[in-house]
This record gives sequence, structure tokens and C-alpha cells, in this order.
Amino acid sequence: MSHFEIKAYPEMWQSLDMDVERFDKARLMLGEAYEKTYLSQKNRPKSMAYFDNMIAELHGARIKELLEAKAEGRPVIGTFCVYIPEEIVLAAGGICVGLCGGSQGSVPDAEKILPRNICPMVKSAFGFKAGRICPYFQAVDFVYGETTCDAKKKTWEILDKMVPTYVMEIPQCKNPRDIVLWNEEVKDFKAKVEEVAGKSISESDLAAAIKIMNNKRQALQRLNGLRHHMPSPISGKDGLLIEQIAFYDEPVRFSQKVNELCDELVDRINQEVAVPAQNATRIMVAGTPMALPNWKIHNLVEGAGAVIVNEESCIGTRYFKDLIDESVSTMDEMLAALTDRYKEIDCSCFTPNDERISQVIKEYRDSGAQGIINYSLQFCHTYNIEEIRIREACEKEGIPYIFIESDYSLEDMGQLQTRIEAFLEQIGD
Ligand code: BJ8
Repeated sequence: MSHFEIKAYPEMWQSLDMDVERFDKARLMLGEAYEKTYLSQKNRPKSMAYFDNMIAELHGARIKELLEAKAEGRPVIGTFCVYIPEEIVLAAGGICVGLCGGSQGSVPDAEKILPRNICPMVKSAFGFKAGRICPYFQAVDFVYGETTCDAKKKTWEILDKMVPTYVMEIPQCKNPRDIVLWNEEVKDFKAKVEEVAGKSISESDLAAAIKIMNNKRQALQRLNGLRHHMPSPISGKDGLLIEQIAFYDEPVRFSQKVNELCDELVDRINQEVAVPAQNATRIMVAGTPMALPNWKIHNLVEGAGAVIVNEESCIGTRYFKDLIDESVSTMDEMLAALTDRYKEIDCSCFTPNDERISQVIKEYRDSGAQGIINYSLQFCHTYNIEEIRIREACEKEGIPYIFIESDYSLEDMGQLQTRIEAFLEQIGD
């Protein structure tokens, strides 16, 4: 049987000034991990072949597309947060890509410069740039940063020395005057993108981009809805993978492929084909985003025979639950509609953040889950502290609940496995 490999493009990587030798080793390791985690699953939907290929071409075909766009003068912008108004980038003919930040491999590079006791996502992302081991980072015109959490906003100052980093101020409250500021920030971001693109964005450009992004979000909503079917027609690992790929694939093609997968899942439901066992325990995950290739919790939960049916996360529902109002047509109205939609994202960086607490409970009910795993990356103060309120809400509603704080290392795998298995048993009792 031939082995899965992420394809190598050493010449292109060299042209991007990467540390090719080191990156090639990471490529082989990622390919092995993918084969073990994903291709060993039984009875996967056939339409997952497209997403497998997206991983095989993670460092090749998609990077080529970015470089082609750049050669045509179209901006390529890297991001770490779902508060970026992607529609503006698309409207300027540009591409938005989520940057790497889910791997332990780049953390030591970051720890040579940054403090060790900060969030692994920030360290991993920073390390990818510092070590020159992410082709996306090497290809972008600039990085979009935001003022959500302290770790990120202070890291931007250091990152800016290596790659231009544009910082958008995201307020921490949602009072009317905060929304006025936010709207101004959206306008400034549009001006920045126009400057890099060397063209101004017209009303029809922006309207078209809003439609593309709404279609993408609807495709992801449809997939999420199908995952809620009992039994689930697709594994949680595959669901998460698609949510991760959403951050770097071309949006029109991606939406079409997600819809094709959904058509297959509808057929599976009609034919009563399920990936996990019919009676597999259904789990919802809430909390901090799981950036590619962070599959740790999904691996453990599904390795123990349960199935994850929903991610209340930015790599999950927070990314696609809200659409932009398409009924408005002037530039000012559309920018206000963007602000309105982006402010609905209930990141724990906001205070108060009651909407998120209700949203977690709502998603739990909608997904037919039987328990919640609240997951926070280590040293993420806002999600770690908001844990208290999520726990209290779960206790009040009688929802089986467990909190897991972890990083990207494998050191706590044994301990987590024991805790997760005990949690699943408790639900089964
Ligand atoms: S909107 S969740 S993507 S900020 S986990 S880096 S918060 S210390 S990722 Fe996030 Fe935007 Fe919010 Fe979503 Fe900081 Fe916490 Fe690390 Fe985080």
C-alpha cells in the first residue's frame, strides 16, 4: 500500500527563503501523522478525497496559487483571528490565509525570543516565522494582527520586525461607542488593503465578496447541521479538518466541495450509514481554536469510541454561524453590515460575554451532544477564566462537563486519555 505524503516543492520553498532541510523533515512527520490519524479511519465519505488532497498539497499547489496572485499584484494577507473582515480582502481581488500555529515543532524557535509562559498558539505561529518553516508566512504581503488578547497584541510588535504586521484595534466591550470605533477600524483596514492592492474597492466588488463569504459560511453551517444527525454520518476528526482547511482554501472552490460532501452525507443518512458506532457517545467541544494540525482532543475522544459532533470555537461555529446582511448596497451601509456581523463573534476577550455562555448551551442542545469538553490552550487567560461561567451554566443545566487545559506537546496524552475515558464512562452510566 502506498504511503500518504505531503508533496515536496523544494525549489519553490527555496525561492521563499525557507529553511528547506528542516521543513522537509516536518513535512514527512506531518504526512505520517495525517495517515495515522485520518486515513486509518474506516468508512470515510468518498468526498473527503478532495480534503485529503488539500493536505497533500498543503505546501505546494495552494502556495503556487498564492504566488500567482502576488505576481498579478493581488494582495495575500495572513491572519490569526476570525475578526479579520475577509470580504474586504476578497473584494480587492486578494487572498486571505490563516497562518500556521497549531504545531509543537515551531514552539522552541519562539521560546528563544518570547517568554515561555504564553499561549502555545502564539508561540507556534511566531516560531514558524522565526524558523522560516511556513511557506504561507513567507508568501504573505502582510500579517493582519488584532488587539484581542495580550499575548497576541504584544507579539505583533516583535513579529513586525520580521514581516509587516498591520494591527486592527478590536474593542473589548460592545457598547455603542465601541461599535463606532470598530466601524472606523473596518474602514481603515479597507484603506490599507486598497493601498497594497493598488486599487480601490467598488460597491459591486464588496457586494460580490460578501456573497462569496456568505455562501462559504452557509456550506459550513450545512455540514455542521448534518454532523448533528444521530448517528453522525461523518467523524468529528473529518469535521474539524474541513473547518481547518476553510482557513486556507480558495472560498468558491471550498464551498462547492463542502456542498458535494454534504450531498454525500445526506445519502449516507438516508442509507443509514454512520462512521462511528450507532450508539457512540456524542461530545461537543467548546473553547479555544484548534489550528492545523492540532487534532489532539479529537484523536483521544474518537480513539475512545465516542464522536465529536460540534466545535464551539473559532475553528468551528464562531467562524460561520453569522452571515452578513446582503440587503444593503452603499459602501457605508456594507461596511456597517460587516461591523455588525463581526461584532457577533463572542470571543472570550470581550467583557461581559454573556452571549457566549448562552451560545454554548444552545449549540449543545442543537447538536444532540451528551457532554461538553471545554478546551483551553495553556496560558489563555480569557478562555481559562471564562471556564468558570461555562462550568456553572453546565451545572445548572445538568450537562456532563469536563475542562481540559493543554498545549501542543504530547506529554499529557496519557493523563488526558485517562480523564477523557473516565468522562465518557460517566456519561454512559
Ligand atoms: S476571535 S478566540 S481567533 S482571538 S488561545 S491566541 S485568545 S491566548 S485565538 Fe482567538 Fe480571534 Fe478570539 Fe477567535 Fe490569545 Fe487565547 Fe491564545 Fe487565542
